[in-house]
Amino acid sequence: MKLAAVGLLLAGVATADPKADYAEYCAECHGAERIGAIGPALTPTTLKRMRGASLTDVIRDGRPATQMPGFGAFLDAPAIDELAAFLKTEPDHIPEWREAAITASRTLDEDYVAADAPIWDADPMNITIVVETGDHHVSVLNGDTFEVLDRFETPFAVHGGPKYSPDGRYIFVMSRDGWVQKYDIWSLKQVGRVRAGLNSRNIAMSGDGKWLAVANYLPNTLTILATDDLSVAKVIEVEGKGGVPSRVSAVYQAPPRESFVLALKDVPEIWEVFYGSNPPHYGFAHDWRIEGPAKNKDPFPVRRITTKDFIDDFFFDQSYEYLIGASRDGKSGQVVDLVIGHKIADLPLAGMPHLSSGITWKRGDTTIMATPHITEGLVTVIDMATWQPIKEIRTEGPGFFMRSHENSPYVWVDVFFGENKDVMHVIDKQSLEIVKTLRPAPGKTVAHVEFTKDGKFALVSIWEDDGAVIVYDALTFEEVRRLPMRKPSGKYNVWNKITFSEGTSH
Ligand code: DHE
Repeated sequence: MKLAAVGLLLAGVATADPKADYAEYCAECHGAERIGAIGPALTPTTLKRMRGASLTDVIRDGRPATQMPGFGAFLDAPAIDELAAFLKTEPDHIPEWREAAITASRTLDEDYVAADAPIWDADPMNITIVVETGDHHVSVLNGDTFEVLDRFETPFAVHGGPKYSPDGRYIFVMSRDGWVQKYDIWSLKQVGRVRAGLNSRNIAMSGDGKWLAVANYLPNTLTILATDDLSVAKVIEVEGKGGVPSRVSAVYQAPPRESFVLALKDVPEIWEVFYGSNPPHYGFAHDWRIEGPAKNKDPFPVRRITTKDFIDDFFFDQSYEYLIGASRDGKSGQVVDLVIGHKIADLPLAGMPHLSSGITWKRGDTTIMATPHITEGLVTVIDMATWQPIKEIRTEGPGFFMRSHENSPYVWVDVFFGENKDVMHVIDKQSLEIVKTLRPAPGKTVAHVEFTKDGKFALVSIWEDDGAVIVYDALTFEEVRRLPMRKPSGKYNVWNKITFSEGTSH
């Protein structure tokens, strides 16, 4: 069909039928009803906050750092203009996606039987899962032998880190089109699936393991699922002041605070949703401190913090008091103290930091944080006592992921974009100097690192369809194993995740 379109174009015949063009070029990724699938929903609500290049430029040239290709070779300028105009109209139909629809989508596997103990012989605390986006699978690795214990199919286009239950037994995997899959690592079986949103960002597990929060772009909701059976506990409508609906940029858990923390994409607010039985008093109508947990009160009360700027993505310090967020302009960051509910510092982060990749570590007697940038080849290192930058480490190109481990003297950061995308840097945590630059597969994208439980081995992805996970000795940087994998996007070690290792994402 695409060739036919090129033929028409060469023959000087403009197609200029935006609905047909949408069906031809866009529907596969953005959904037939424009409600999103692998790509985001394309509706006036989601497009109005679009930053950077205009919609017509994006359709023609694609969007760097995403999977959006350019269609300038297939559509001429009038056709692109008409398609852009079409996308700015409300879709004919957006399905209602609240509790009833979510519940109707839920399936629990009839043949699933929970094993009493792991059916394999490995350290349950050193299991590592690998998300293989090349063919939408997850591999379950024995973290000592690197043997693949199972390889199972996921929903289409998984994004972000799967989340473990606090005991490390179950994982929850989310796809961009809102499906959540529950899988039992002990039994090596899927437990069930539910579609919690139509276009979702990421998920977070509550510290007590009872709830899973799903951050949605579409609808503008936060869905809270019960982790035992994937039933809906609550669908929270996300609206800022004056009832302005908003997408959710991302949600993370803050275990010591017994809360989920989320940033709103279209409204400058951070929300904290408490799941504990005794949430702190932040001006809720009902005062738990005085009256104690109440039976008929909202089990997930929301605290809203107004921020000076929109926050796109964020991470926390290890105490979960400070939220470090990337501002929407992609040029700065801000630190919000969650206890007092105010911004306490601005951060000079000019190269669009990918803050879900930010990590912290001890350097001498101070704690520092570092983040790579998506548009610049540098890593910014910041002293968390003063919130001042102490170093900018030049790398061979913009990076996406940065990882370390308590037991490792090094931080690993990839170069994800540009001609040096095949490079992985290793930085000394104390000197802040690059001590090693690895190039394990020349010309191929090399990205994302996860450590084994003890920090002795670093697992690096060759991010290609015929890719691999390379196991490195994390001290000598010698290659130990190379496991063939299909575009292994992320790796997640049980122990590092459930203990909230300071070197990895939470
Ligand atoms: Fe991600 C994590 C946002 C594009 C691969 N990415 C995250 C998280 C957020 C985020 C908020 C944290 C979720 C979590 O783990 O709970 N990502 C964004 C974007 O806003 C951005 C730039 C644009 C978009 O398309 O949404 C974006 N991300 C990408 C990609 O293009 C990547 C490279 C390929 C892909 O699969 O889409 C990509 N993102 C990842 C991965 C993680 C991730 C592998 C988990 C890393 C981890 O170690 O936890």
